[in-house]
Amino acid sequence: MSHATTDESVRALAGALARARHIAVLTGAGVSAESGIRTFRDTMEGLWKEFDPATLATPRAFARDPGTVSRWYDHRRLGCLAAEPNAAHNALAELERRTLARAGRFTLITQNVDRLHQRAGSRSVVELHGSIIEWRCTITGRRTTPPAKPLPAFPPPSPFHPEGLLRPDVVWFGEMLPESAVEAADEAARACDLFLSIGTSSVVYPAAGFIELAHAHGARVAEINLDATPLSSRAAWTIREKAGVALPGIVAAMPA
Ligand code: BV8
Repeated sequence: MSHATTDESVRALAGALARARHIAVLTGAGVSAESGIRTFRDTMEGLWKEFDPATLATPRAFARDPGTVSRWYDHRRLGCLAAEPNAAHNALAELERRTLARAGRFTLITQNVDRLHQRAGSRSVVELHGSIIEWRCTITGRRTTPPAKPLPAFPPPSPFHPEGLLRPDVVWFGEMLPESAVEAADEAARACDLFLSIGTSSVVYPAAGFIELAHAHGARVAEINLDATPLSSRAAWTIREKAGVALPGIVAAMPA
């Protein structure tokens, strides 16, 4: 792992990005932090400070207390809808455009459920952990996109089945990830020659495993994250800078 200065890493990474055949990116909550969305491990305040996300984000919590869990998710859903994509999201959409324009491949794999990458114009988004913007019937699995206002009742009844409830269309701890998302992420991690890991603590699996998979298949890895992570050692470049600052800087440093 190089100990280059941030500027040297930014310039070197910009050059590598301009030449890469296939760029794969894994994003986490750190990419949405500058949009005002709490990262998963931020201490939660106010109404939710007595709850630990990892216990609320489980099927057991929902089965035991669907009202509280759906209230928490609706609170977060409204926060995501009120948020705007930040400079990190916009830089990643621009990087995708430039890569496709030179007939490169680009795959954006996200752990985030806020849909801000799509709102910033990213096209190739693989949602490993689903989306908080859509909810689904616990009986039929049918999806709906609730309007941008608080759900009318908690727990929300399903419009698709008399005994059903609506739950957020996210992947909870202990739940399988969508097979199509895992396949797309797996293929990209194996095929890419450059892998960016941005704004993630790299502790949740199988998501973090795609960083290791890319590295094992010979891709060069860059970690753009405020803190070190258990996978920092895989990175050829580590940039300890806010994603909303580092990414626009990297795109600006790319040869035209
Ligand atoms: C599964 C959606 C298989 C819901 C999420 C023991 C060992 C290993 C694994 C396990 C284990 N016990 C259990 C497991 C499996 C478990 C897991 O990995 N647990 C971990 C905690 C140990 N995984 C699962 O359960 C997965 N499913 O394995 O199923 C299975 C199933 C059935 C039967 C058999 C097998 C499902 C995991 C998905 C859970 N859902 N989200 C919701 O949103 O509520 S996870 C959620 O937390 C996120 O999606 C993300 O994936 C994860 C971690 O969050 P991050 O995105 O990394 O954010 P975090 O806050 O942690 O870090 C932010 C980083 O950004 C920080 O490092 C910070 O420094 C940096 N940062 C902050 N600001 C900025 C910044 N960087 C740059 N700029 C900034 N401005």
